[in-house]
Amino acid sequence: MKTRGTDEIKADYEQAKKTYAAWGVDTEKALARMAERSISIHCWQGDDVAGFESEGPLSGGIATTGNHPGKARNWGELKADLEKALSLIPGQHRVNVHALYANGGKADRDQQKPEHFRPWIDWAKAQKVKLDFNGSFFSHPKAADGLTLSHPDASIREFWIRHAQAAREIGEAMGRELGSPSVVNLWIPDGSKDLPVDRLSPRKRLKDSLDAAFAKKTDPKHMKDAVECKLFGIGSESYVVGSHEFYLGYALRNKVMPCFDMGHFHPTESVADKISSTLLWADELLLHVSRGVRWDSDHVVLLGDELRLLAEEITRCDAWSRVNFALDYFDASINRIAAWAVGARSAMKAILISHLEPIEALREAEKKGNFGRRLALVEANKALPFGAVWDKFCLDKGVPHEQACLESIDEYEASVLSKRK
Ligand code: RNT
Ligand code: ZN
Repeated sequence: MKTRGTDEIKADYEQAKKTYAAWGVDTEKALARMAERSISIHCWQGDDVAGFESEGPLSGGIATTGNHPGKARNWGELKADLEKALSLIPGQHRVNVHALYANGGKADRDQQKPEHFRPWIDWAKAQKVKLDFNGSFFSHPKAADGLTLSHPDASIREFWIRHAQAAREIGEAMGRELGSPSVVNLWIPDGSKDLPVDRLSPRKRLKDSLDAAFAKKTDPKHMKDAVECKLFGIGSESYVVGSHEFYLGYALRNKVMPCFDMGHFHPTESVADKISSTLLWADELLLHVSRGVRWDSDHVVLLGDELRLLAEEITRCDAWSRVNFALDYFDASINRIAAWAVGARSAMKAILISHLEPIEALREAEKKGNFGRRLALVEANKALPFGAVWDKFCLDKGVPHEQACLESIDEYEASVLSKRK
């Protein structure tokens, strides 16, 4: 393989620019719009959702498989790996932190304070990234039976309510210090393996717990609340307390954001289709961009139809200012920098493609009722040379283009990851 140089990237781009122009698409405009797009990169791909608290196993119905050598074992390594991954992702992005990644001293989840995340905040300032935050309602002795905010035992519920309150306070502090509101997402694993007789009581308890967690007003300039639904998990195959209907209803009534994870719906159900309908009722929403494969909801994101359609829908609805776009996947079987970079770059590619869509031609065909032409255009669009525009975008942002990215990942594996024993 011969790695292409800057001149070749530029020449290919000039050619692609002409091709797109013939389809009525301005690639310069698309590149300018890309500069405004910022996605939230999850910290938890770096160490298989292990976190910094204990050696305990991942729980809560989510799982990683594989044992590729070189995973980050502490804050120093995670920070280095995250910096490496960010250097491979074009654009200025956010970093998404989970509560089990406290790096400023130890405290149980219900006692966490912003100071326990001080190194994250200082690092974010130095890196010029913004932070988002998540409560961690798993991998903890008080979540051992898979129940948290809906637990029948009031003392356990109260512990997790305090954790949710702590998470909101930490997110608010992050947002205040970094000058951009943190999205604070709550996902809980609560559910049951087999058919429950009482589906109602846990949901009533969850509602009350959320009411208590959200009772304290926070400043929307510094943080925004989100709640994440799920269809099923490992060990919660028959019933999930925080289902889609539960959280959509809760979010709309209480003016918090619904979070749609692409791996948390029936396999043929499209999250893209939820954008236009939800944004008629909700001010903003959070997406967990992921890839479901059979029972698993968290494969590394790839540039498939689902991801493309998601980005296209947001662009077509002109909704980027109301959609928070966050990655959520974890793969322990491959080089984790590759997982991070490939997934994030695929997401950015989908966004780029959405800005390169020959939308005028598509809208015109649709308006005229010429659906054969509309379908043909959708397919013709797939053959347009977006890859040349993508490489130019990477070049403009000072990030390795597609071929160079592969080399950069291999080099880091050889010089850093493979040395970790
Ligand atoms: C789990 C949810 C949740 C987690 C992360 C670690 O099914 O998707 O968002 O993946 O918070
Ligand atoms: Zn998720």
